[in-house]
Parts: sequence; structure tokens; C-alpha cells
Amino acid sequence: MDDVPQTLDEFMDYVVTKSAAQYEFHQAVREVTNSVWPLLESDPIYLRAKIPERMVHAERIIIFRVPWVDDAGEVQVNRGFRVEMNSAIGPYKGGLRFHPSVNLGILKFLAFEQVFKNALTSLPMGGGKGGADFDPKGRSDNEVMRFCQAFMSELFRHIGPHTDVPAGDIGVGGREIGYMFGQYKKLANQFSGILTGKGTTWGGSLIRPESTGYGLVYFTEEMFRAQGDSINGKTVIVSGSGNVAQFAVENINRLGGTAVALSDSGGFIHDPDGIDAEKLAWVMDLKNIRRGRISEYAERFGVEYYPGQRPWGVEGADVALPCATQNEINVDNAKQLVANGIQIVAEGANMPTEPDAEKLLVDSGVLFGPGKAANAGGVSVSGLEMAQNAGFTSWTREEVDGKLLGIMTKIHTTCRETAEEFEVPNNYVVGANIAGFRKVATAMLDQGVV
Ligand code: NDP
Ligand code: 2IT
Repeated sequence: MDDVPQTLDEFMDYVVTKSAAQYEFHQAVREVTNSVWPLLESDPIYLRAKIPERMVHAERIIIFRVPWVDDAGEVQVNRGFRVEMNSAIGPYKGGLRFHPSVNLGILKFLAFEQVFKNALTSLPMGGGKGGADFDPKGRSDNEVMRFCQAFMSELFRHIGPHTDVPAGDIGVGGREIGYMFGQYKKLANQFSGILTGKGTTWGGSLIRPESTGYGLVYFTEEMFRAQGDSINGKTVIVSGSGNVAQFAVENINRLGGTAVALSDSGGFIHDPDGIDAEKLAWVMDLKNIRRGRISEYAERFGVEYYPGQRPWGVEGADVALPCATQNEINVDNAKQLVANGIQIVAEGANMPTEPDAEKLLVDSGVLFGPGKAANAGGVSVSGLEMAQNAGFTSWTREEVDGKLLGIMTKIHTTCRETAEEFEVPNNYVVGANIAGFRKVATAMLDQGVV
């Protein structure tokens, strides 16, 4: 037992030594470990079985070369990855990210988060994540297709409906999933549910595109309801303008709130009158078809655009929903949010809030919905897509939306009850981390040392 870390600091020293320079991974592990340490101290079974050490090492990581030829005839070389983190409760499940910033540390943080998120959904899914340092911006459809085919030419031998089922994330939407599915089918000579987020004419689930944004807003509504309030009539800041942000705005509108900001990596727009259905349809065309910049919204609708800035200083808002990327709310942003009277921050993105910003928000009494709970709607409907594929059936929009609402409500209840059990009421971070950890750890203990 001498080598079992006895303190949180000893454990984090071990993690940092074994994964040097993977800063986002350290950040994600530290957050979970901080929350679960009281559980580990109260029951020695976890440390004795080295569950924390086993959880921070992926079961398998695949890293591969992705060579392809661009429209100019030039050879391009990217790096492809798949982190198969934990399969204790089901096949590896999690998205693929195509973004120039992608590296092993970022994908390990995302895969680690995914393990606990997927456990919270109550569906049988393990955790994984993958992607490439490919930048789709400015690339033609043909270039994206050739890249996706090259990427799948290696990945296809590692995935399968009972092994590992990838989906979308930043830079991977319906177009990319289609090209990758086509290449898988050609190479494997098999039509099966090896990806989720598929088109609805070839095995995709209705509501999967909407599910992360819709689920985030359902979760936010549950947070309000627990306080005897509602999102109806509230003003909401949303960051990002991709898949999650777009359908968050759609659901805010459905539930009677007003979204007043959107952003991309260039800056943010502030529309005090609200991004109504008509303006949102314009944004969807801009981002999903024309692939333009959010600054064009300001020109089109005559509102302010703030280049190079994030939207957290917008005054008069009740809710902030970060839906772009990791570490997009720093401690100064958090101070601004508190000073401006924000009531709820719920994470649509994965780990968008820096640790000291998260602490400041929680300590200031802002209700904080962590990503692994608040954005679990996407992977939940991915799980429902797998269920439909396995049953050779498809459900209606209403059925899937109803199941999504049910899952988000249940995750919310689980977080609150677990937080109360550990005597930190209203602390959704501790609630989500302990509930997710306990489920995965129990499965690992049941299955022995593997
Ligand atoms: P998209 O690619 O559709 O959109 C990403 C958005 O975030 C774009 O507006 C993009 O702006 C912006 N963005 C990306 N990187 C940066 C950056 N480094 N700095 C500033 N802005 C940035 O991705 P999604 O909407 O699918 O994903 C958004 C977040 O939600 C991610 O954290 C993802 O992991 C998380 N998530 C996604 C789920 C899904 O089902 N898709 C499920 C759960 C979580 P630009 O176009 O200028 O790059
Ligand atoms: O971060 C996430 O949960 C996702 N990108 C969705 C994963 C999935 O398998 O649907």
C-alpha cells in the first residue's frame, strides 16, 4: 500500500509526472479528484483497488498519420487520434474534433470528462474522444471529403457498434460524419451504427443535431425550477455560434427566454432585441451553409460587433451559456458576471470555465451547471441513436425530444441529490463528479483488475 497516494496533492503529482505538459488533462483530472476525494477518504476500497490511477490511464490510445492531397495538388499531413479511455459501462463513446489546436492533452481531457458524463446519462456508454489537427476553415467540400476519407482509412479498423462509436464535436458536423460513414462502409463492407449524428435517411436519429443545445437549456430550466423560478422572461448570453450555440438559442426561444449574444473566434455580437427565430435561421445559413463569420450578423441586423472580445461583459443578463470551447471564461470574466448579477452559468462547451473562475462563481452563489451534466444531452441522444440502430427502428421527433427532457431532468436530480448527500447543497460540480465517478468505479470493481 506504500505506493498508494494518500493525499490529493500526491495523486496530482503522479498524474502530472505521467502526462507531462498535458495541461488541460491535468485541469480536468484535478476538478474531478477535488470533488471525489471525500468519497475516497470515506471508503478505502477505491484507493486500495487503485481506481483513480486506473481511470487516468486510457485503456488504449491510437495515434496515426493522415496524409491527403489538397485542391492545389499539394500533399498535406495531419495527425489523427482516438483516445479509448474507459469501457467499464459500455463501448467507448464520444466525439471527434477537427481543429488546429487538437493535441493529445486536449483529447485526453475530453475523453476523461466523457467517461463521467456518459455515466450520468444512465445509458450504457463508456468514454472516448478523438480527432485531428485538421483545420476545416477555408477548405472546399472536396478537400473536407478527402480528409475525412483519409482519416477513416485508419480509424475504421479500431471502431465498431460494440467497440467504439465516435460522433461530432468542434469542426465535425453532419457533412463530416457523412463522408466518414461512407468511407467506413466501403472499407468494412458493412452498414452498421459505427457513428452517431448520421443523416436521418441513413440511420441518424431525429433531434441529434438539436440535442446538446436543447438539453443544455432543459438543464438550465431545471436549475431555475429548483429555485421556484423559470427561464421564461430571462435574458441569456450565449457564446459560440456553432451546433451547440444555435440549438441552445432555439430552445431559449421555445421556453420564452431572450438570447442577446453569440460569438465565434473573431469576436461577439450583442443584439439587445434578441435573436428571434428569423435571425437564428439566418445564423444557421451563415454558419452551416455559407460558413461565414459572426461579424456579418452585425452588418445584417445593425447591432454592435466587438472584435477580439468574449461576451461575458454584456450587462442585464440573468444566464450565461458558454458554448464555444475550453477555458473561455477566466476569473476576470467571472468577476464581471457576478458584478452584473448573473444567476446561472451552465456549460454547453466542455470545460469552458477556468478553475479559479469556477470557484469564484460557486463561492459567489451563482448556480453553476458543469458541462459533464449540462451538455450531456448530445451524447444522450447519440445513445438513443445507437438504440434505434440496434432495434432497426426510428422514433419520432416528439418521442426523442421527450426522452431527452426526461434524461436531462434525471441528471439534474442526480446531481442535486448527490450534492445533498455530501452536504454541499446546490453544488452541481461535486454532485456530477461524485455521481459519475461512483457509477464507473462500481463497474470497475465488479469487473476485476483489467
Ligand atoms: P462547432 O464547430 O459547431 O462550433 C464551435 C463554435 O465555437 C464556433 O462558433 C467556433 O468559432 C467557436 N470556437 C471554437 N474554437 C474556438 C476558440 N479556440 N476560440 C473561440 N471560439 C472558438 O462545435 P460545437 O458547437 O459542436 O461544440 C462547441 C462546444 O460544445 C465544444 O466545447 C464541444 O466539445 C462541446 N460539445 C459539443 C457537443 C456536440 O454534440 N456537438 C456535445 C457536448 C459538448 P469559429 O468558427 O470562429 O472557430
Ligand atoms: O462532448 C460530447 O459529449 C460530444 N461531442 C458528443 C459525443 C457523442 O458521442 O455524441
